[in-house]
Amino acid sequence: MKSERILVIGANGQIGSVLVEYLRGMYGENQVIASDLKVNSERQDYFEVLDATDGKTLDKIVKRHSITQIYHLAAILSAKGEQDPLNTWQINMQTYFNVLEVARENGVKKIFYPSSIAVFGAHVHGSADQFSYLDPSTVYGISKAAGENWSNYYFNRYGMDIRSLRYPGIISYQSMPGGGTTDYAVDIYHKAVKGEHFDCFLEENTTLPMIYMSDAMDATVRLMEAPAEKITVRTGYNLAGMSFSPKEIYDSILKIIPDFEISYKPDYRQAIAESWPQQIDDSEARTDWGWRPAYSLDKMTEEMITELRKKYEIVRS
Ligand code: NAD
Ligand code: AKB
Repeated sequence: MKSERILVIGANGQIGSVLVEYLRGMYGENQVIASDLKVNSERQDYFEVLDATDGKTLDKIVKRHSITQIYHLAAILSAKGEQDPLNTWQINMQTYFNVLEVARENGVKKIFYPSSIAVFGAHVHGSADQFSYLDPSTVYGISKAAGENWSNYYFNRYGMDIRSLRYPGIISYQSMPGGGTTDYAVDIYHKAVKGEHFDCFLEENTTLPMIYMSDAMDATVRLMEAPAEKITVRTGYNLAGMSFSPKEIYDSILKIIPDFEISYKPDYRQAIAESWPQQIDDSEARTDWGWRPAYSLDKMTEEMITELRKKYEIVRS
């Protein structure tokens, strides 16, 4: 395990900033190279500046560090993606083609491709199973569905070991989300802990699939460490943590912060949320590589509030 040399692309983002530390804890500090468009002001060691639309620079980095695994996190997410659809398609697809080709040419052993519940669309009502029809409503979702199919193609055509999860909305205290439809579920905790009023951009009963960062990290590493013969899905595995609406997360926070106030002011993200499933059936992930989430909504709320209280006290002192 220690001989792996891992490149994380998009390492400064919500997932990347947590995943890099998680992988360094497992594989060793100097075995994990972080990369992003700009240097991370907090962690500059083992870091490469990389615009992943530039395949030549990616190739040099992979060669320079003898990379054996790539976690390709760079993407424009659902809400931000709708502001410039063609640019979103260009970034999300060009970066992934570069990863696939550079990995193929350099014999990279494993790739992680994060997909999303955004691959599902209007033909899924309620719960999405692994093989539900994919008719995504956003350019982000279209790019993720295409990326999944290209992963499957490179697996079948070249035998490349590419693994993928359809993450639900991820909730973390360590990092902020970057332009998604599920971002409200992180923001709400920050407002609650700071004693501020929260304006929610979704309606109160809009239920979406979500997952706590700790469970997302566990699922990612479990999938990547599973024996290849256990991996039966080479597009993207459905993954479920919990499902809740803004009203339900608000009620969960009220148990700890009883004077917290919320208003509902739905905007263009409401239509995106309504196009996504409310529940995810992740039976294949459970059967194939033993996935089980550890966090319920209330357990996550307790930890989010505890950790954010520590964070804001550090900032204030
Ligand atoms: P994020 O927006 O927080 O971070 C993405 C990072 O990619 C940013 O640091 C950005 O600077 C970088 N980036 C953008 N364009 C780049 C380029 N051309 N070259 C190199 N880096 C570039 O996103 P995230 O929430 O950390 O998500 C990571 C991945 O997981 C994405 O592919 C996203 O689609 C997927 N995902 C995330 C969630 C979630 O809730 N966070 C849910 C489902 C799937
Ligand atoms: C988004 O809201 O765009 C992401 C996702 C679920 O892919 N959090």
